[in-house]
This record gives sequence, structure tokens and C-alpha cells, in this order.
Amino acid sequence: MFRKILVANRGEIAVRVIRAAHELGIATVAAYSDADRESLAVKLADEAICIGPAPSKSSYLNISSIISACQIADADALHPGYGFLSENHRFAEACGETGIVFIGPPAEAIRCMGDKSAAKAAMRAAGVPVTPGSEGVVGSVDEALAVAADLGYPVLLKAREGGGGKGMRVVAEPEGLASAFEMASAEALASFGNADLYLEKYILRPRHIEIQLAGDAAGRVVHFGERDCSVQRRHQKLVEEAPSPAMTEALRRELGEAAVRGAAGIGYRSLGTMEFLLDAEGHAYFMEMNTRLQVEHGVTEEVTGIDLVKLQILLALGHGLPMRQEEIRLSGHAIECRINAEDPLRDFRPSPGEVTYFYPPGGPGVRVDTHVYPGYVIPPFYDSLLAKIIATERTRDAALARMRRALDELVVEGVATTAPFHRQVLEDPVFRGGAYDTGLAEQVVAALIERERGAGPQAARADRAPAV
Ligand code: MV4
Repeated sequence: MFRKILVANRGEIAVRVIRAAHELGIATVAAYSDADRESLAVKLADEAICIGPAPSKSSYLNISSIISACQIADADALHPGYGFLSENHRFAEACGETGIVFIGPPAEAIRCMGDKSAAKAAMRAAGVPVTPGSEGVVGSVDEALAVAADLGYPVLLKAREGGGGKGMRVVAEPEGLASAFEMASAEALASFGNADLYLEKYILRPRHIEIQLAGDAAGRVVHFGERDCSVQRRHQKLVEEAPSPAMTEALRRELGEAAVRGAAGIGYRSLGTMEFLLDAEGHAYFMEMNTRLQVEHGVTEEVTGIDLVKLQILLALGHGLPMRQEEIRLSGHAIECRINAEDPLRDFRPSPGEVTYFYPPGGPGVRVDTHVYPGYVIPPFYDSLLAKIIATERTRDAALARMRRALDELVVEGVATTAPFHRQVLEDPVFRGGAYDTGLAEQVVAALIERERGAGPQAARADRAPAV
């Protein structure tokens, strides 16, 4: 067993990791920036060590500072959380070189999945259905034109080291390809330090379905079913649910088996997630793989009864998977709403500052993962996730009713939050019917703004962002 884990992250996920470690009898060290001195993670951890000034570059992204903190605190393992350095293969390697166990996959797996076109090739080789497109990088506009002619328009240019939507360009016709290629390439170089692009058939308004999986050092891989993350805005997920209302038992089995084959094919160990696009005809295609613990892991925990963070820690220790695929049973329905300190009526503008009052919902089937307490001051430097509310019940309809009830109980004063957006989602007939796709969020925002406008003169103020 590890004696001590250093948590190289902040916010709710630092709290989540500390809780899992403590339940395993492992001591924790919170690595924090100057801006997080008063954070809940610092209060809950056994020890805390400052890793630098508020800007992420100087603290949560500073590899040498974090490695030094591990050495000073005598931690034998490090949990990277999500975001920050969690998918940086050089960081995972630096941990290994200094004898610190990185709680995640081997550095080589991170590197391979970080190259999105290499990841697709590896998955194609393992028999996973991938989005139709170029075999690897397209080296020139002429090559892209040839591939696009085969695929048929519209096509999508993506950055080799992209992911999360950055550096993508939709191309509707051959005439637009050259300029889109130059722009996407320049954007990729600026964002990722690599200008390489690959090409895919553009799938209109897909659903985002992802399969949670885990692999062990013995080469066994299991999956934990899917999450539907189609309620996104500008590539930020806002709502996740499990199971997906779009899935049949047959498709679940097919995608689960494909994800297991793909992960086993690259010798993957640790927790991971395979993202798929699901088109209107019900065809699913591999998009990319996330090699970290994800924000939305909790919905899977609620429908499987498995603590994924404890599992991730045990896998990093070299333990074998403690369950077989047949023993993983999905039961009930879970939905998560991300409560961010952002104003959905003002283009989701961040709303940092003091949370003067905070009352999280509770009661049967409601889980709240948060680092917020009354009087907590949200720093302006990081992402704005305040709390994840997860409602679980036996059926989807009952889970949605439970979430509506939970949102009604929630009180956050002092900052604007995304809670009004979520109330609008839960009222939306398309969402309630379950037949929604990645176009839903913008429609919900428009409906929310429309409703506010109708609510009185105060709602029509000119500084409100228009519907997009
Ligand atoms: C796509 C696509 C349509 N066709 N690829 C967005 C994030 C990045 N990981 C990939 N993304 C997409 N890739 C093809 N070939 C549409 C998107 C996309 C999207 C995907 C999932 C969830 C929300 C989305 C919002 C806009 C675009």
C-alpha cells in the first residue's frame, strides 16, 4: 500500500482524491498555489505544501515544483486529477524517473493517445470502429483535397495534438479547404506547438457517448458502461448521464467490447475513457481516448456502485482488477449537473468572488461533490466548477425529478451560477424525451435568455449577451 499520496490538483477533484485515499488508509498531501491557501483540500489533507504563485503556469503546471513537493513531503505516489498535468506524458515520465508512482497510465500510453491521429490508427488496428477519415496526418492541401473527395463533404480538419475541440475547422466544399487548412494549421501550431492536421468526415450534430474502462498490469481490461455527455457548450460539458437514453443493449455491448479491445490492444492500464461520436443512424465511431480520471466519473460510480478513484489508486499499486466483466452490473439512472460560477445569461462569463452563502442539496439519492463552503472565495485563475450535483434513481424520469428537486434546494449567493441553465435543461421537452444531441445546449441557452427577456424590464438590459 502507498503510505502517502500527493494530490497535484485543486478544487473538487482534489477533495475527491483525498477522500478516496483516506478511505484506503493512505495519508495525503495537498499541493496548493498561493490562491488556494484557504481551500477545502488544504483543510482535509493530512499535510499541505505550497507549490507556487496563483497562475497555473507557476504552480499546478510547474513540473519541477510538484516533483520537489513530493520529495519534501516524502510522498510515494502522486495523483494528477484532471486537467493541468494529468495528460502530460513528460510529467508522468518525470515522476517515474524520481521514483514517484504516477496514479495513471504509463507515460507511453499518455503519449500515444495524445497524438490523436496515432490513437485512431492504434484503435483501427485493434478493430475499433473509427470516424472515417485520413489514415494519419494529411501533409498538404492537395492530399487533404484527395482524401476529402473520397469521403465526401462536409469534412473536418483536426489537430494531431488537439482534442477538446481546439484547432478544428469544418470544410463544406473543396473551394474552402485551402484557407481552412492554413488557419487550422496555424492555430494548431500556436496552441499545441505542432501544426499537423488530420481529416475526418464531418458528422452533423452527433451525440457524445463515452465508455469508462479500466485495465490492470496483467493485461485485463473491463468496461463500466457509457456516459452520455451530449449537453455541451463550446466543448465544455454541462450535463452527463448514465445510461445514455440513446443506447440499446446491443450497442452498449458492441461499444463496450470495442473499448475493451482497443485498450487491451495498446496494453492500457489504469482508468481511461473512450469517446465516441454517435450519428443519427446509430453508428458509433471512436473519436479520442482520455487517459485520466474524468470530471463526470461520479455518474458511473452511482450506476455501478464502484469507487473508481479507489480502483485507480489500487491499479497504480499493481493490484489486479478486483472484478470480472460479468460482475459489473448497471443499475438505475444517474444524472450530473455541473454548477459553475458562470452567468448563463451573459455568455457564461466567469463570476469569481466570495460565495457569501452556500447550501448544497441533500436527501435520498443526491450526491454533491464540491470544495465550496460558505465564505469561500473563488479565485479568478482557474476553471469555474463549484459543485457537481448527481441525482440517482431507478428510472431516468425519476432521476430527472430528483435532480429538479435538488436544484430547487441549492442555494449559492454572492456569485452567478449555471443553475438556471440546468433548470431550463430539465424543462426542455427534447432533453426530457432523451432524443437530444450536441446541438441542445445552444437551444436551451436561447430559451433561457428568451424567458428572462419576458420576465420584465430588468431582463432586457443591453449588457446581456445575445443568443448565439
Ligand atoms: C467531430 C464532430 C463531427 N464530426 N468529428 C468536438 C470535440 C472534439 N473532441 C471533437 N469534436 C467533434 N468532432 C467529426 N468527424 C463534432 C464534434 C463536436 C462535438 C463532439 C462531441 C460533443 C460536442 C461537440 C460539439 C461540437 C463539435
